[in-house]
Amino acid sequence: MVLRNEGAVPDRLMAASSPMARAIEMHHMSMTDGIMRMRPLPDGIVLPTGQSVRLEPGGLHLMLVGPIGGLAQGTRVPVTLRFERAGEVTVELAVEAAGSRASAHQGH
Ligand SMILES: [Cu+2]
Repeated sequence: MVLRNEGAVPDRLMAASSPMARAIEMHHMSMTDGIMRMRPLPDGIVLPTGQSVRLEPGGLHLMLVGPIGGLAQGTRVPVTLRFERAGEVTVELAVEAAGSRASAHQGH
């Protein structure tokens, strides 16, 4: 998913939720000394003006904790994103096969 702030001031993704997961956490993965590390982002994801921020496996991502009902390939998952300034925006994300992206993120 790509988040783009076309407003005149910076914004921030503060939280996300879905009826299909107990919780959604914001994480960042990075490679440090050859080890993949994942850290939570308690302050959310900053969205500078006029820039795009990409959420993807192996980098910044939203992680669904406690998926509800099983997330079969092809399922559409409604996710409500809560921004500091833009308010709530609901998007639909499609479930893809595990490892279908080059940078697939092991362990979840
Ligand atoms: Cu994660």
